[in-house]
Amino acid sequence: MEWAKLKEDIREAAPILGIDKIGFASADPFTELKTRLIRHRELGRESGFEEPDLDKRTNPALLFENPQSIIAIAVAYPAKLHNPPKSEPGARRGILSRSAWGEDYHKVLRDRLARLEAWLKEHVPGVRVESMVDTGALSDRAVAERAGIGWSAKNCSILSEDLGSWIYLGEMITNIPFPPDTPVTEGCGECTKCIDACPTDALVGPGQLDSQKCISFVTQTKGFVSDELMRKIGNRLYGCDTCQTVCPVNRGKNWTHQPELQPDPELVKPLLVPLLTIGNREFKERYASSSSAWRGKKPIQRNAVIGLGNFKEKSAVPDLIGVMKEDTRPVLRGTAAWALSRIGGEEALDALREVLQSESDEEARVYMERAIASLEAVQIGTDDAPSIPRES
Ligand code: B12
Ligand code: SF4
Ligand code: SF4
Repeated sequence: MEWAKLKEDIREAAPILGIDKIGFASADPFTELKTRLIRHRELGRESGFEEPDLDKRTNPALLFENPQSIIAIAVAYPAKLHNPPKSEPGARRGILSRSAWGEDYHKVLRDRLARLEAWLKEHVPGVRVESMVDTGALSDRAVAERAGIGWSAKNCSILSEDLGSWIYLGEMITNIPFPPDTPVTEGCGECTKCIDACPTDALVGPGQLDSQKCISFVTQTKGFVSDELMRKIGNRLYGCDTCQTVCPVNRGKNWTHQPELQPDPELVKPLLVPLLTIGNREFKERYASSSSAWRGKKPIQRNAVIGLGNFKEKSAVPDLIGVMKEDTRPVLRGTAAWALSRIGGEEALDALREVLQSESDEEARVYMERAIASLEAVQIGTDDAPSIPRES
């Protein structure tokens, strides 16, 4: 079999298989990446969502017997909402990051990889493959970079000149010795727009992320969030797109051709108040098919509370008081206290004082006490209320 010819045939078949970009890489160990990942861990910059075994993450031979190549795929997704509903006083809305629009990308990419696998099996008897998307051991970005899908940009994304960074990545280790493609040589040049725009300075250097500071990560946590980070979350319910929306390479790029990835504007820019009390069944019906649901409804509800606080949405005070009084989860009660202190007013302060009397959770109490102190400081005209402590 002529592997170079097969490679070109696959490239030709890719659009029919629903793949927007395809590249071929060697299956050699990712030696430099390993050094980088060790340093990343030492500096405490991991998110905790990564595969913990650094050998597995950087050596395809530990995942697949005698690997000969890796095929990297990219599928492009939309960046703009058509007729987005308005977020306005009395009807505030949150936003899901673009990576959570439409159907869960894991499912979509697995489907594309399955189609590719079927194509390969039809053309190459004895072919062996192992596919992965996001939750596999390999670094999807490192594979994509090696396979020439795009360059590793200053915002950490794989950025393609033609598709931008609005691409999901997946890969397939194979036993076929495809000649490798060449990594892309373009780069970000002098531009630093993403680093400058990051709300939390999580991009600590070009291509270097402190995940613990990254809003995308914080929106996916389940616990209490520090005052500083809650303010910066804004109305984000899941994920963060800021370092991509400011990128000049992404300008004008909006991919509407993948049917499963098209968003329902009401779902991805939902009203915040109804989310506070959404039941399990309704949450499942609305969000189970989105990649935003993988951590359950708690982080999204907590972020909805934070969003209302950041909007200083007065009309939501009774709803937030309801959460503070009735929600069974201390994180929701404490965060509602924070939101009420952001909005302010007598009604909020009275409710905080009342609820504190019966609150039994230590951490929720701390948030309530701080909220009361901050509102009392406003009442008496001092502004030196202690801020809510950082997450430990
Ligand atoms: C953990 C994780 C996160 C964490 C940490 C992200 C991070 N940057 O490390 C959190 C929760 C914060 C996150 C957020 C997001 N994620 Co994420 N995430 C992952 C996951 C599971 C692992 C990433 C990882 O190992 N990071 C560790 C870093 C150190 O390694 P790396 O980025 O993989 O590899 C690069 C660096 O090591 C760098 N590098 C190597 N050597 C050196 C040397 C030097 C000196 C430097 C500077 C760099 C460098 O080059 C490698 C290739 O780019 C991958 C899926 C996967 N299995 O790979 C998805 C993945 C990276 N995420 C993805 C997406 C879409 C996002 C978000 C955009 C979602 C959102 N809208 O909120 C944000 C973007 C945040 C950002 N600026 O990176 C996509 C990226 C697609 C793309 N076009 O690049 C992936 C690939 C999922 C997928 N299969 O599509 N994510
Ligand atoms: S996703 Fe948001 S918080 Fe994270 S690096 Fe990008 S801009 Fe910063
Ligand atoms: S904003 Fe500029 S520096 Fe950041 S990824 Fe885009 S081109 Fe690169």
